[in-house]
Amino acid sequence: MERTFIILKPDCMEKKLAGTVLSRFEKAGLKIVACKMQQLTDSLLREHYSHLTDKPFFGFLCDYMKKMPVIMAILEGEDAIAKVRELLGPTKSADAPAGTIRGDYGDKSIVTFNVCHASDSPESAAAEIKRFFANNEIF
Ligand code: DAT
Ligand code: MG
Repeated sequence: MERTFIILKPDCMEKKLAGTVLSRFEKAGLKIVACKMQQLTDSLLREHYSHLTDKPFFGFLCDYMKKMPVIMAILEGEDAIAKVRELLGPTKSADAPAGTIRGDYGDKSIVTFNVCHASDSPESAAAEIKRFFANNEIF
């Protein structure tokens, strides 16, 4: 069993797709073991997107992620990290095939609006779970 971390981003919340996206994960056999709604802050985003701080789109990305409260969750299941990334599809929704979450619901012209974040490795999953959830919020 493995755990991964997801964020339902502002475009997902705005389009009222939170239930639809969580349902895709559940239908794929993943179990929600933690879930909450939270307003992200600059300091959390600087940590979460530390690999992107020097990119020209970093400011736009942070402003977008702070636009409204998001839903964050931990999903558990066999091979959860790779499975959830596969269900999402590639970063650019325009490159994501139909049937993937980003392919079906992401913005085809603006990369940033790609519906959902998911951890990309066991190391990032462990760091992100620790960053966003206290032990007593995980069930
Ligand atoms: P992912 O979210 O697929 O793990 P990432 O970690 O490389 O991708 O980037 C984080 C987010 O930053 C991504 O979901 C959307 C935004 N982003 C990435 N590359 C971008 C680009 N070339 N232009 C605009 N936004 C980008
Ligand atoms: Mg990433």
